[in-house]
Amino acid sequence: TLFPYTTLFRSHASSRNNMVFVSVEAAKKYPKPAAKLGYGTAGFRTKAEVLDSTFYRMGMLAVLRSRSQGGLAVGLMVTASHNPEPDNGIKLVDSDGGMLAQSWEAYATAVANAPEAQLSAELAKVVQAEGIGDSTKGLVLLGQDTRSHSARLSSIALEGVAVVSGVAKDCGLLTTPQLHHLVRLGNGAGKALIGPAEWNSEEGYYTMLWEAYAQLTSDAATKDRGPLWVDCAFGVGAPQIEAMAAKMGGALELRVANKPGGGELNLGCGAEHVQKGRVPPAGYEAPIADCRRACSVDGDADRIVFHYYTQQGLWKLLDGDKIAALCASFVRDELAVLGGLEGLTIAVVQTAYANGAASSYMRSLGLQLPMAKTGVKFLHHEALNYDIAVYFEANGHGTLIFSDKATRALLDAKKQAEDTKDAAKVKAASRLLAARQLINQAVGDAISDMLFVEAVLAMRGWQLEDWDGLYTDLPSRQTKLPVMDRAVVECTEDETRTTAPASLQPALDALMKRFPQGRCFVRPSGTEDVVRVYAEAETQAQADELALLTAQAAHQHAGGKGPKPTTMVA
Ligand code: NG1
Ligand code: ZN
Repeated sequence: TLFPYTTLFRSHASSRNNMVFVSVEAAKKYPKPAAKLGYGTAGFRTKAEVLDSTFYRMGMLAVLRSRSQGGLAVGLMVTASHNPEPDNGIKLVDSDGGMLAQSWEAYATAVANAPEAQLSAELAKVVQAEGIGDSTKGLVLLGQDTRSHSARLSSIALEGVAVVSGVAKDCGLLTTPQLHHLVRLGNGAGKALIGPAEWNSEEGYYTMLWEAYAQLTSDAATKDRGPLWVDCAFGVGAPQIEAMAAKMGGALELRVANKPGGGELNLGCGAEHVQKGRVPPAGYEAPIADCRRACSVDGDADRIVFHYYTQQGLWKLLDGDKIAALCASFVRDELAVLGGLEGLTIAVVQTAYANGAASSYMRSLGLQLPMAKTGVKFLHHEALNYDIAVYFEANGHGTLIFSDKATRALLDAKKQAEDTKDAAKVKAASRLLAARQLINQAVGDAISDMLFVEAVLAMRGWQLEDWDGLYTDLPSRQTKLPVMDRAVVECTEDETRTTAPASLQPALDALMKRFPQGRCFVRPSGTEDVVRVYAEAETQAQADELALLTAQAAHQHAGGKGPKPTTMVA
């Protein structure tokens, strides 16, 4: 019949009209690698040398995303986060400053994997499916981390933007959350509940944070608290945190360590190394006499964990669960002063990795504890169902978000308290509003999380020991193992149990019964070709043993590659 032909013809014509026509010759400038790439939990991420075509094409797709949003800016971040130095990656930041809408992830995968001759058609499909009009221009902001190949890959993404007639703004070195901030403010500055135009720049980001921090700590005894030692994983966190420190003018002494040039990115230090390996980072292997508080961020500074040495010289880690607990207790305390604020829902979103002791503590605060799948996009998505929600992955990626309804309620409560001259309520409402300003509302952010934690500790006159005392972690252990095909492992929605292969969960159930407070689970990683293993139990030795047995069970039932595991790998 004529119908399919007409459709085909129209779609081709509209692709020309929509300025997405990419000639095969242009497409061939950066040939697609043989292996299929997927837009995973955190965008595309793999060895830097195979990513040229992916960056080129993501430049093109970002333009389409911007045009589908009526020309609002979107972002492209060049980083492989906590992955080793030879890796790179690219992720899209959506026009609201959050992560790319999940419905677009399939487009990203399709565009990245299209043969050169089909690239134009693949882009045209997106144009048609999304009803993208002719008139809107696309605007793309680019940020990059400090990897040696980031600048080159970034310039390839810029070429991709230009090929489809988009406009790009290269923002240079940034942390991932800073790029999210620039997109959010770039599209929303001046609008209610977003922020003033002055915040719409890297400098404005530091201003926004500094003002909120100063407000939160205005009547805290900050003198003599001593410095915070900051492990920057030899990455982009270092220059950015130094800029932040300069802005704060000594209000908080930040001792920036592990800067670019000092070592290989993420190697022997950084949030991932410290949290997965349960070891102090390079440079902090022994207590530093005048420095009682330390933290580690990852290679693109969207995650943070804290750590310290006890008086006895024992090194202790405060992970994302502990940060969530501090956030939750802060919110609960301030809301209690305000008398609860009727009708606001409050939750702490957790994943299967949340320590059992953390869950018990949060429950004792009377908070709801919904579960989400691993990956911040899932946690964030769940968090949006509540008015005030805290979420942190145990690895230190997370934030505290306030809905517009909650923000308006706080503004009203503050105004009422001012009218009735209720100083305690004015302070509580102001503090919650300052927390909203300090904590990145779009995405987990190591710099803002770091300052928020410091502010709450200062308000309470706490050191890390005091915070650590909120609850005692159940000993836990993580490991991972390669399998023939990790897709054979399927899990329930909350990932606490496996549903396939059928013989695996009964084996795990039997193992758990053998250990007091034993809990274990396995799941396929979304970012690495491995199956991840988690175990917790009453003692560290038991947690270690359970983790190893769990890995061995996964090896047996889910097609382990190579010999049966006999040791743990972080
Ligand atoms: P996978 O590889 O799916 O376990 C890891 C982290 C996630 C998240 C993503 C994105 C663990 C156990 N998993 O996911 O929490 O941060 O990377 O970077 O830490
Ligand atoms: Zn990261």
